[in-house]
Amino acid sequence: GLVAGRETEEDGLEFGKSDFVLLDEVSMEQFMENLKLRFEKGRIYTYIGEVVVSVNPYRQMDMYGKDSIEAYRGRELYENPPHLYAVSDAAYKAMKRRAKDTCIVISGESGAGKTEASKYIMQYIAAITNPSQRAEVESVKNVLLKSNCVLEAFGNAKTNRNDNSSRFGKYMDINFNFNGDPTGGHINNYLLEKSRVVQQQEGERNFHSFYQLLRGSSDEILESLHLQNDPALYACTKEGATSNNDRSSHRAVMNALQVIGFSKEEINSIYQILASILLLGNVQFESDGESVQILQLEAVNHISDLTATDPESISKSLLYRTVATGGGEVIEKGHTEQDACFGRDAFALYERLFGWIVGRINSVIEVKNYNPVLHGKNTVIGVLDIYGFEIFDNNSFEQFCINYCNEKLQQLFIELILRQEQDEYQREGITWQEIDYFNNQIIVDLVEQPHKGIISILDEACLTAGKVTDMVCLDSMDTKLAQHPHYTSRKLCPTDKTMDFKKHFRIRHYAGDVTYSVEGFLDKNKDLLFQDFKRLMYNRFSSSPFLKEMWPDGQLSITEVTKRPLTAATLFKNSIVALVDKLACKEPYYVRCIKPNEMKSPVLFDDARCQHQVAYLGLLENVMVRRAGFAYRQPYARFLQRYKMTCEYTWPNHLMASDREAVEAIITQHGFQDDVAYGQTKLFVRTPRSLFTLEQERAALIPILVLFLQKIWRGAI
Ligand code: AD9
Ligand code: MG
Repeated sequence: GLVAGRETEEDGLEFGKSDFVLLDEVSMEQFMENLKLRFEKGRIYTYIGEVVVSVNPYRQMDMYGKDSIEAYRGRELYENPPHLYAVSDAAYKAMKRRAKDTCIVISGESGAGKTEASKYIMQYIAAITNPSQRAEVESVKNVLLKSNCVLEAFGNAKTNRNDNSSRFGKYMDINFNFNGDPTGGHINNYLLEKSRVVQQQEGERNFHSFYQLLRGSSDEILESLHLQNDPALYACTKEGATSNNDRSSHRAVMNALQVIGFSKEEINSIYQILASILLLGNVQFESDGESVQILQLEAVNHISDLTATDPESISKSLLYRTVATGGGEVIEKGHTEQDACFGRDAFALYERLFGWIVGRINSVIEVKNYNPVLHGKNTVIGVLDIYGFEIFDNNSFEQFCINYCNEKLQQLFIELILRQEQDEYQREGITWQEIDYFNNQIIVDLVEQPHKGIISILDEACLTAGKVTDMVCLDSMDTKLAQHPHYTSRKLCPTDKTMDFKKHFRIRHYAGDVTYSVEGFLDKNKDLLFQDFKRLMYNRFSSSPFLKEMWPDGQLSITEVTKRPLTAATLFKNSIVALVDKLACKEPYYVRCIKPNEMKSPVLFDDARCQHQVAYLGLLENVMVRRAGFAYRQPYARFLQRYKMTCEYTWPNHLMASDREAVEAIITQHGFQDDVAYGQTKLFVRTPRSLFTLEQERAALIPILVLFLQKIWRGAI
């Protein structure tokens, strides 16, 4: 196990450099060599200054236990081997000591280990807080931890990149009181990939929750839900095989729901809705040329039982839509078979359920009765774990949104890491030399720029009256974006046979080229949901209020719903912009996750794949910025405390006017004056060499010192 104790110099050779800043030379070659060596030695974490670089070990590591937590608690970064716990502690200390809002941003592509990291971070924070075990704080911590289990069940799924892939974005604020104990929190969720409910790519699964329900429930419960325990029987779940832990996960989720405070009725409702979705997925339509019929009337009866609506209303909302004519007249219009299928698939029961669960958890953990006068400033640590950059064989609207979101986060990283350095040098009065980055703002603009960006073009197509097809929209993008260096399509590049004229466009993302299929973009962006379903759900005469709560917009009468809602892409963009603003005003800590290989293997380090990630994450530039400036910085007092024994003028105490002068004395005595700069409050050290020398001297002196102290203690001196 990896417990206390820093990596000593001898360790340093064996395990590589614990901070990339310590590389002899900043080159991709050396970076990769160090990363690989450390991965092979089970050192999955390495620093770049305060940034943690993490490589997914794909095996259970013995480094997250109680003893590890104790080893990191309250310590400084450099005192222990690199670890998530060390940054968590740094974020916590900054929050507690300096009353700063902090955030931990975890990034990396799909399967790189973000969600696992976020859970370890939360576990660490939970473990080190509330030493006095106050009951109300314990209960907040419990709910925060248990919420992960529930959200994963409903928001994660097996994809071809990751068996437990997050299909929603999650940002969680944890609130703290002046004592540094958690008082509550809030979860923001971002764009759930709801299309997965009705369709999955080959080899993928629907959300875990469906299989857990089918595999984990007793026969009695299944019967009451009109279900059978075989996922192969349902259109929604027949593609994905079940996994061995669906059953045990189901128990864990039930337990978590109870701990969080979901009532029995609420839990029943959740499962009734899941069952309705499974049954609805099996409903098919048939057209005789004149009208459309439902083939599975039994399923409709069961759904009506589960949602306490009457079967006729359900059938009606599946087969007709109510529209208001120009003259204010309300008429019923029969669906075509195609419309009926579309309506069934767009009936967003799952999305509403997910949103409702998040809202319900929030209502439990929301900080109540907080009085800043009585309780001091309420500070926050935010943890961001969002879906990572992904490329599939077939990339659709969802991948477009997910990858755009990752562009925004990369932009934030660039901005903050640069800004932080610049600010610090400025604050401390030190001259700074700029480093050249690839700035991905150009790709962000390609997507989000008003009037010119892809989202605008999509929205325009959605707002145009009449039948605008996906292909027409693609044409429009080709015309408007032909000159953009990060956009291409078959029309713009006719020789590229990997793209299809009719549907493909390609974006050169910071993390690689992704070819998107424009098919379905407009429908997904419009996100049309027939008002009839909303009203059906809102108006049900059941005594249970939960479905009503999920469909507040069902209150509107048909003549009231005239205003066009914002499109899915624009809503997503707005939410991501708000998220970035929220993160930008906090003190950020970064975890950069790397996926070592595509096989989920604990022993394989795929050099090319890893190097690609290091490159696009900008890690090398990160090291350069750290080094070009000053790799190490320490407040004068702390530096003095550690190294005063190496200088006759400062040991055991100095008589100078300030700590800064005393530090100058140490530096001058060792001849390091060219390697350092003196800031307002901190000493800046350019190369690690000086610190190494001081460390070595210190290490050599310690045994002598110990002997000396022992003698004093024994009264010999
Ligand atoms: V996605 O963008 O949500 O598709 P993540 O979240 O980056 O992705 P995740 O944390 O889910 O990836 O990790 C994928 C799998 O790698 C996990 O299910 C574990 O099996 C494995 N993993 C990741 N981190 C660790 C770890 N620290 N220790 C052991 C790990 N296994
Ligand atoms: Mg994840």
